[in-house]
Amino acid sequence: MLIEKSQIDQHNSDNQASHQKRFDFIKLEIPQVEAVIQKLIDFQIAIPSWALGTGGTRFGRFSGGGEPRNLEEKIADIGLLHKLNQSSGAISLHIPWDIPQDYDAIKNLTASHGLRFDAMNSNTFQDQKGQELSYKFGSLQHVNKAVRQQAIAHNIEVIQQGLALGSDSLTVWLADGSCFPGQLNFRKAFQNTLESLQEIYAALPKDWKMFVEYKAFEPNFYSMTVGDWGQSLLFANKLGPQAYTLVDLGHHLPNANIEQIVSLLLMEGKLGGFHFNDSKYGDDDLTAGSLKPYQLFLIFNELVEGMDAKNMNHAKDLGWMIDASHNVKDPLEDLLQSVEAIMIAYTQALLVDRTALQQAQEENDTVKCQELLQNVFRTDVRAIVAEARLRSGAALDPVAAYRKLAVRQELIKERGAVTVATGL
Ligand code: AOS
Ligand code: ZN
Ligand code: ZN
Ligand code: ZN
Repeated sequence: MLIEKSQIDQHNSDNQASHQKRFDFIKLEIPQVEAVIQKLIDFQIAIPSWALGTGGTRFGRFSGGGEPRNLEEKIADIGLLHKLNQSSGAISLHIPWDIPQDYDAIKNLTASHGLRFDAMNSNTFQDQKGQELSYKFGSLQHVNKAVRQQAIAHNIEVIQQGLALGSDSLTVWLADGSCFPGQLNFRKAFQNTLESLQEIYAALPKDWKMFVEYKAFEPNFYSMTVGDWGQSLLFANKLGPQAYTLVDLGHHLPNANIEQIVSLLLMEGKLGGFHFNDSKYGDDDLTAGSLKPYQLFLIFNELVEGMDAKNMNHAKDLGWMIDASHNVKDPLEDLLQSVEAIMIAYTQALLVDRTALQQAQEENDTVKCQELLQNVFRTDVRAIVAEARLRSGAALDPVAAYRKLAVRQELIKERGAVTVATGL
């Protein structure tokens, strides 16, 4: 299924009058609204190939219909999202789940949807069919050098795949760790992992970045070898200037101050990118902003402040990606909601009066500091985000348009009611 421009235009003209009223109102309050809109138009969030199907838990998975059955259909799904919001202009692949048959065909298809390839993801947390050695006790950390070599070779292979497609970064997320005290020598596990990462780093093209993602728990529950931003930063620093830390919002211990982590990683020039999602308990991988929108705003507040302090390009200098799983929602609707929540938080962060905040901080005026942040957070900026969409040719209300156009029903017609997409 393809969404035609005329269908988007029809949706927009149906909704134009009520949008215009709301936009005219908010625009009066915000003198810099035009600059903000341009930043929103430029800002793109990559969609992971594994988030297009129904997720699940170890207790079960309740598949929806019309899920993408192959890489081509995953690209088509992201094409639909991008048509609706013009903010999801990139796809992040997971190897070996997404190995292309024909590279040129995949590149052309992706370009035809206006998409580019974001970070490539390697997978050494599962054993694949026909794989010689098992990752049951880790991959890059493994006590057996042959297992480490196998995992290194896989990562290098993923770089090659990415090169063939035109990606420029590799995300390494390791399930490595231990389940019980005494199982691992922490120092040896770290050293093995470092040496393995160094071999992968050596194979990285000069204009590529390597993202080292950390996670506090799961699937190992006693120790994770890249368990927090300290460990990730140690690796990134030892590896060199092309290595960065990747922050996945769901990978922290409860109540971690993620915005502070972000601020300091940016200060060190070592923040590489993001996996957005939300959670209440752990790595819940729920819709971004669905539980803690204020936290999402505070994170963006640090991102904007820290990136501006370094003259960084918001749209280009960090990797922005969603990492989510959908157990009960239509994955495409859920992704539209996540992108919207991210855009809202970003808009609000752009509206913070930095000069006033700095002054209030210097004067230790805690009340004023809080007022400045919360006034912005409590401002309804949705019409600004919608205006940015309108100007970039997307739908004023992507979820409403998705439903009106009966996208899921069309996909079920095309692909069938019983489909299982690869992914988590
Ligand atoms: C795992 O918890 C991490 O969030 C990974 O970034 C990602 O979800 C995984 O690579 C997908 O398979
Ligand atoms: Zn992640
Ligand atoms: Zn996550
Ligand atoms: Zn995760």
